[in-house]
Amino acid sequence: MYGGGFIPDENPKKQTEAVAEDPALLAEFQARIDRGEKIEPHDWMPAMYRKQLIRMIEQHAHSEIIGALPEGTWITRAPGFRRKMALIAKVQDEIGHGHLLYTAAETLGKPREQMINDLLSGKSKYSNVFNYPAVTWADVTVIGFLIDAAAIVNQLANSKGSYGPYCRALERICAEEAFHLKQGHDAFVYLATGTPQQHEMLQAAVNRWYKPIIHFFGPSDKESVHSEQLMRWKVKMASNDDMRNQFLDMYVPKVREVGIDFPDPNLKKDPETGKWNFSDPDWDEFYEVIKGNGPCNAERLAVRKWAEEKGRWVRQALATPYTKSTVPLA
Ligand code: BYC
Repeated sequence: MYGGGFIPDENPKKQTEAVAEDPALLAEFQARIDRGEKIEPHDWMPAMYRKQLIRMIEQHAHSEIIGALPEGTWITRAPGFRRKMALIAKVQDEIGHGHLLYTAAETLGKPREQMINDLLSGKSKYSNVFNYPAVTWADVTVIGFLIDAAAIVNQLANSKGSYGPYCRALERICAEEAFHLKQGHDAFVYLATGTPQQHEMLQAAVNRWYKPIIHFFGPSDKESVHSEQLMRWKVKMASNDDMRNQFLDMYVPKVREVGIDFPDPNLKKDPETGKWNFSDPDWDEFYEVIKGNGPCNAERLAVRKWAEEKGRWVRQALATPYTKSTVPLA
């Protein structure tokens, strides 16, 4: 039995108010979540659970396909054949992740075309980090190591969540991301331990990416809008601050062991609490970037619009029912 159906173009807050849901169904739903059961597409679910999952999975799918762009521009310039092949494979994987995630979001009732339209119109968000340029090869290296590492922390947590199709997509994505991480780490260590110029180029890239990486996990738990409810529903399995802390725990040592550092004198772990402290990462910049005013937002969407227009004939050809050819075969 379907629960609250997908209502396009509605404010999620208005939708919860509009759909009065049976308290017994709501209680049974929460009990299933608390027992650790997976929710599947045809199960009853609160309208807001559906709406929130669509928002999150759709943003995640957009992040994968937009996320392929900064790295994609480096395929022709990657240093050497081995790095080129690895980058081509990685970019293909990221697009594949987008497809998996759009399919998972479609199980909740929102058509893929509408998701793409919402991306192109600027209505849907995607990850802040992909609105920054990959200026040098070292930026691609930082993306391949540290952005993928950050994504794995988030995705591993969420793959243990409550919505079956999203969790299954995340499990597969994590397996591939683990491989991306290895090639990212290899490229990172290579530059860090290379010539002084390579080391300097890598440090400069880490300096550029530090704040966007801190932003990647979302606003602090105090400022997060959706975390509380999403964690109750086990859509999110860790809070933004906990994921950020886990990332810093795992990756600050790996960065420092090769003589690179994050450009923040206040980045220190408090031995009492086990939490990392850091300087204010300028949350105003984060909100500007996710509103569409980052350094590359316009460029990223322009490329996607171009691809959408140029690829329309292929989609139309695929969607056209087969008719017997009138051209005689030789
Ligand atoms: N960027 O209430 P909050 C990859 C928004 S791609 C943009 O804490 P929530 C890769 C948030 O949407 C992997 N917006 O939100 C690909 C909300 O705004 P709305 C990308 C952000 O949902 C290619 C508002 O801020 N990963 O790895 O509880 C190459 C308040 O936030 C961001 C995912 O997409 C952000 N970083 O928690 C290489 C993971 N953070 O919607 C690599 C899936 C927050 O109310 N998403 N906002 O207008 C999630 O896990 C969660 O959505 C977040 C945020 C933890 C990101």
